[in-house]
Amino acid sequence: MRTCLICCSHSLSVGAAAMARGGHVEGESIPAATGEAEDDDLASLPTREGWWTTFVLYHGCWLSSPTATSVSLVRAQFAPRHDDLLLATYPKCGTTWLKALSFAVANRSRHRVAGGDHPLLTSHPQDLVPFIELPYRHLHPLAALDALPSPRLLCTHMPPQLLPPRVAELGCRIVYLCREPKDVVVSMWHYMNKVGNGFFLDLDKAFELFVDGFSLFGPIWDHCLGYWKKSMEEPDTVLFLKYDDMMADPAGHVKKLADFLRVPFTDEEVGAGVVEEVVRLCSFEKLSRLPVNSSAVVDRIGGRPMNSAFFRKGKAGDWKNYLSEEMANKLDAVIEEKLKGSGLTF
Ligand code: PAP
Repeated sequence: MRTCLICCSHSLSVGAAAMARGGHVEGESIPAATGEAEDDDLASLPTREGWWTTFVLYHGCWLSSPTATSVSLVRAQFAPRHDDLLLATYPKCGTTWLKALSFAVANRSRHRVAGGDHPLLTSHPQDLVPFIELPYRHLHPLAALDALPSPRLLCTHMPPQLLPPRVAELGCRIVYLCREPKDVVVSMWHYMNKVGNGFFLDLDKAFELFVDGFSLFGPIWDHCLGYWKKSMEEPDTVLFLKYDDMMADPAGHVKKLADFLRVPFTDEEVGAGVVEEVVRLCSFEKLSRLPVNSSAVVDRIGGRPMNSAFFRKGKAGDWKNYLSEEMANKLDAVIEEKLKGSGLTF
């Protein structure tokens, strides 16, 4: 039996965690979208093999079959609220970091950033900001999200065309974080082989699939471009961030994030060094060494020792240690071609 590479690795908010319990493996038969889900005929979608399971092309986005079923249900049933704040990422672009930063910034009046009892000291960042589409919503009810108080801090890997239409209608604000694609493919390759529980792909093969636009929630360029265009059209609604820029100036980005979340830092807070405290608390060095993130086993779904899998190196440019010059040039050329004329560059 193979571990489900997505649902075992993502989780619910603390309050909703109880609803997430229960086992599921990717190999289980996946119910087709029922009458409860959106009226998409998932069974007739184009399919492709290469990753740990069959992927389907759903509204231009490659998803594993169960993820497509879950996304379809979310599109039909998830009820956005006007004050929802969505964190959107392509997988492996720094989701864990963005969740930690956003949680710390948004909740700092309730949880003192430098306090010894801050939730980030004892909970994995992935557990503090729930994904909308994960765990699979045909197996774990959306009621868990309905039960959260407003304003909700939620996360998604869905590209903009898959978001429930009400998100745009209500003008929900979105923080999008992207990353240099060469680092993404390396991070993804490590992650999938680490948590795949038997599934293993050579880097060469994973790279070829990725560069061909065939990756989970891919193609990556469509994902980034979709949010990039939205951020150009509606800068007050979509804040577009890059991992490498955040690495270069974390404090500047924490302030930007606070402004966008409409909880700007006061002069007193800036003077007292609260911005730097957020940066320190959410740094790779700090979070990755905490017992909850380095060795804890959280019984998300089926109970997997997954917490440390979200902390590998946390660096910009690690691709240089894995990709040949030829591979790097190939991916660069594809990205340049796909992003041509958009103004977005890596
Ligand atoms: P997800 O999209 O699958 O939910 P995500 O957090 O984006 O997970 O992926 C983990 C990556 O973020 C890892 O990158 P790496 O493989 O290149 O090392 C991980 O190390 C990095 N990461 C996790 N936490 C932090 C952090 N606090 N600061 C910087 N990078 C981080």
